[in-house]
Amino acid sequence: MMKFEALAQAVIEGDDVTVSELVRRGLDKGVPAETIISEGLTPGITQVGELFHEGEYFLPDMLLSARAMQAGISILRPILAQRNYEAIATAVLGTVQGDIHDIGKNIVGMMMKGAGFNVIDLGQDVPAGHFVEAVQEHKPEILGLSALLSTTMPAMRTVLEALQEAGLRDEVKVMVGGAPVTQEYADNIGADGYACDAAEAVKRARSLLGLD
Ligand code: B1M
Repeated sequence: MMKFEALAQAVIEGDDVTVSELVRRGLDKGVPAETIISEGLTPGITQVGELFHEGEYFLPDMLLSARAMQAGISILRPILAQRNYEAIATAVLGTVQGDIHDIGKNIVGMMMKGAGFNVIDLGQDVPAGHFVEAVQEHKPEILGLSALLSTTMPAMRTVLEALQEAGLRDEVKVMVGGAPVTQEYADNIGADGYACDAAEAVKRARSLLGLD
């Protein structure tokens, strides 16, 4: 049995060495990468968010925990991104302007790669114009926008408007996600799809392309 609680605790404590060790141990025992993320790493970082919200944790604590989480993710990345077949479609992903949260977006990218998408990751704090240029250049079937702050969610609408202005809105399906984003918000801003987590993001992307 893998000790998911110990892994979550190591994320909470910002202990990247223990996180890496427990993730490797989990993999050795045959625990799927997705389960290590959903049962160990994510509950840990969620608890960190609560501690921050309650004023128990400060920004440096949150940064250490994010670094510990990323240490675990970087071990899992090659496993999640493994694939043996031709790309089924291209997806451009990025976190919107003003927002530097990228852990969730990176997991979405890894899972999409694993599901056979060619993923072009524009990173975080991406201005609307960069998304438009990337759509022009790469002609993706999917554009994925991530936002973790209620203050940066409106930047998603800005991207949709910029695509419209550039005459590209009908050329690409736009998917949105991130902790504060909801289906209702996605509908409101005229996005094509919403997903609450990475597994759902893969399903949604496939269904938007008529693959499922
Ligand atoms: Co910040 N932060 N943070 N933070 N941070 C939150 C988001 C917050 C909820 C914490 C809290 O108060 N409880 C709060 C936002 C409040 C709000 O607006 N509603 C907050 C705040 C306030 C801030 C700062 C403003 C703090 C400050 O400076 N005073 C600051 C802002 C910086 C900025 O962006 N401009 C800040 C900074 C940071 C760090 C840099 C320290 C670090 C980020 C490091 C990094 O990402 N490289 C950080 C962290 C780690 C968090 C929490 C603790 C964890 C986020 C995370 O990685 N979750 C977070 C609390 C929380 O969310 N509970 C918090 C794990 C990840 C796997 O989940 O990102 O939700 P998530 O992704 C999921 C789904 O949402 C979905 O799939 C993913 C995988 O399942 N998904 C998509 C995501 N994108 C998708 C796209 C899709 C589809 C699905 O389609 C394209």
